[in-house]
Amino acid sequence: MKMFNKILATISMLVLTTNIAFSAEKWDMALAYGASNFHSANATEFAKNVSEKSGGKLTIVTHPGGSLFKGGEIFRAVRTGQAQIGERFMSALGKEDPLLEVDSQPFLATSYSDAMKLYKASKPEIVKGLDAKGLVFLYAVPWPAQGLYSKKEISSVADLKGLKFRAYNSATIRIAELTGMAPTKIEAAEISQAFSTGAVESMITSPTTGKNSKIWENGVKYFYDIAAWFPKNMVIVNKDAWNKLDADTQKLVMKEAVLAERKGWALSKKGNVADKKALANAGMVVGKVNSSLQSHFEKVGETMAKEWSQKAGSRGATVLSSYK
Ligand code: PCA
Repeated sequence: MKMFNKILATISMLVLTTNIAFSAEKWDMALAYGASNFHSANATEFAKNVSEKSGGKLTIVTHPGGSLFKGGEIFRAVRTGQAQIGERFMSALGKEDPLLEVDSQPFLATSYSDAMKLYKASKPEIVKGLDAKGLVFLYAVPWPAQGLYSKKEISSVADLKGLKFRAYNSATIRIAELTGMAPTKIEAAEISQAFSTGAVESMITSPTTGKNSKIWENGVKYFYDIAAWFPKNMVIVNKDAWNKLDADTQKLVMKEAVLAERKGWALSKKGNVADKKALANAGMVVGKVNSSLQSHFEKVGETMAKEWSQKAGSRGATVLSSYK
């Protein structure tokens, strides 16, 4: 019996050490948006490429549509290691770090090329901030330009007054406050329901999100292409999970992240045109706001820029000066 135990112990020792030598990691990737959303599709391709090229050392399993964690839970889940990797809408995390909100400041970056410049200017500080929270930043991809959806036609500042408005972060809440609308924060997954029950009647988001939630089926007739900002999603990894990878695998993940970021920006640009067409094809009125509304939103933007600068302090000032 003793002999048997000894053999058993030796075998399990061997199994253990072999496991360490060829440690195969599995990461669960939490995604908030539906599988057909371009962010999710891009992340799925990234996961597949890493899994295939790592020689069995790392497998990334994606969980789209909030099936593992909902949008609002993903940051904490990755931070605490409940999910090893996840994607989150950056500007919903202003309480974690005001720099994560820089891409949702109205009229700071109104084209893809400016959005890229702002991304490059803000990335070093953002990466540092995430690192301090035990997170490794992989890549970020913008949503198409944000526009105003409404059930009713909006032709004056007065038309905004009292509108029940779906917000997705502090910046959109602030816009609503400064324009007299009544904001409620609602995740993208609940948009259709919120409009169909009448809980809300307007929102600011991309043509993509309006298309994905078939917003025209819920009585929303108007899309005003304000194009005032390009908010991003980012993909982050728990640092303990990251440290379990060998150097080659870490290098592979970073290389695939660069590719995913490039593809994601290209997909976003495509959607920025195609998804507006899809809204029009579905019978919605797609246009611009008139000039008095436009200047009203621009003034709101100026107020918010001042407020954000105060919150973001010297780190924010560094980002803005390297952007400009
Ligand atoms: N869609 C997401 C974030 C920005 C966007 O275009 C949403 O509406 O929640």
